[in-house]
Amino acid sequence: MSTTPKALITGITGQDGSYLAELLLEKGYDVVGVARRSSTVTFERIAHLQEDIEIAFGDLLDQYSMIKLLEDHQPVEVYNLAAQSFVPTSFDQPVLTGEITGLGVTRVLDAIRVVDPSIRFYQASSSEMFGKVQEVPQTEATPLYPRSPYGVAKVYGHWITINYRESYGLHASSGILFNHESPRRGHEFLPRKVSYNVAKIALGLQDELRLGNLDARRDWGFAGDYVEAMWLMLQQDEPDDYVVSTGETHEVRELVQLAFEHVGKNYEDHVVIDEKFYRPAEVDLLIGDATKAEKQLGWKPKTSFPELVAMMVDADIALLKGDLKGISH
Ligand code: NAP
Ligand code: F7E
Repeated sequence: MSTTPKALITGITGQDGSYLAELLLEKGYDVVGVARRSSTVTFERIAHLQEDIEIAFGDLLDQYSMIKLLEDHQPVEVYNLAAQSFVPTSFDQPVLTGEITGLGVTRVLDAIRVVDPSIRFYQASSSEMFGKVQEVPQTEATPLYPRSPYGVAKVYGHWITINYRESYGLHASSGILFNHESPRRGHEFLPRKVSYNVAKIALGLQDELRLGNLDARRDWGFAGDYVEAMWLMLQQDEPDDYVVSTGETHEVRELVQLAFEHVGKNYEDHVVIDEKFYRPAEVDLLIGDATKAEKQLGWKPKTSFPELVAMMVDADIALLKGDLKGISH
């Protein structure tokens, strides 16, 4: 029998799935990535890994598919990264978001309970759970006050993970990750929307960038750094919950300004405020305190905020020039 550890990642086609798969391959794992059936190919972020990982089909909406995945592949670790993760969509499709991002977690946990309770489990919890923040900075002990259907669904996922840990003794951990970005980020999220459009403006392909609330503050890190914390959580003797963040907060405006400055431009000449991008309820301020992750996991972020913004703008310039497929960072 093979002694190579096997990990199963839901959400393999997403930003974090691709970075986590790379990390686990480097560490010698066999990696099974769960994708959902689609009429178009959604493997852009993992195209470079397709020879090295196994793709299996399943859906967080379908309980039996979760059970079958575990029976067929017998992983020792499961990383639940799948979610409807875009906050504005959660206001438009609150029930679907609850089904996937909330109840979907129970479907995975229950499959583990039934098939093999020794499987270690990682849940992708989110700083959106802090919402209207009750404490600054936010720690594992800060009370939760979500401000969107996405945030509410993540609170459910977070607590059901704790509940399965306490009820059934599962090695189930939650990473409360603050915003993390990369050149592989979806184009609808603020930092990627900015980097891609700044790149277009720098190349003379357009002149205007329409954005919403520039006053919100976020704690932004690099996704490549954050997946390391996920893996570290599952290597601990005991399961637990950890905040993963940089400990710095920046206004949306600052990120926009920095991205434009990187290409020698003034954001005020190009940005137009559009009410369409405002949300029914906003999360005004996020800043995490990752002391526990540093002390217990030995984890620290490596990429600074200016490095992250420059990396994303440069990658989008290269992508638009056709030098890069957007996947090598
Ligand atoms: P992402 O790029 O939006 O990826 C989400 C993944 O979930 C995609 O692979 C998507 O598949 C999959 N998915 C959606 N619905 C599904 C379903 N019903 N069944 C199976 N798979 C489904 O998200 P990300 O940025 O990589 O984030 C990873 C996880 O961390 C998510 O749970 C997110 O909520 C959470 N999180 C993210 C951040 C952040 O700043 N990035 C911070 C905190 C927490 P398709 O490709 O088919 O759509
Ligand atoms: O917005 C403001 C917007 O969509 C950041 C997800 O990964 O992180 C992410 O959630 C801020 C908000 O991310 C635009 O109002 C202004 O204040 O990049 P975002 P998010 O909502 O913070 C958490 C941790 C997650 O877990 C989520 O899955 O930027 N903003 N103008 C805008 N945002 C967008 N998207 N588009 C704009 O035009």
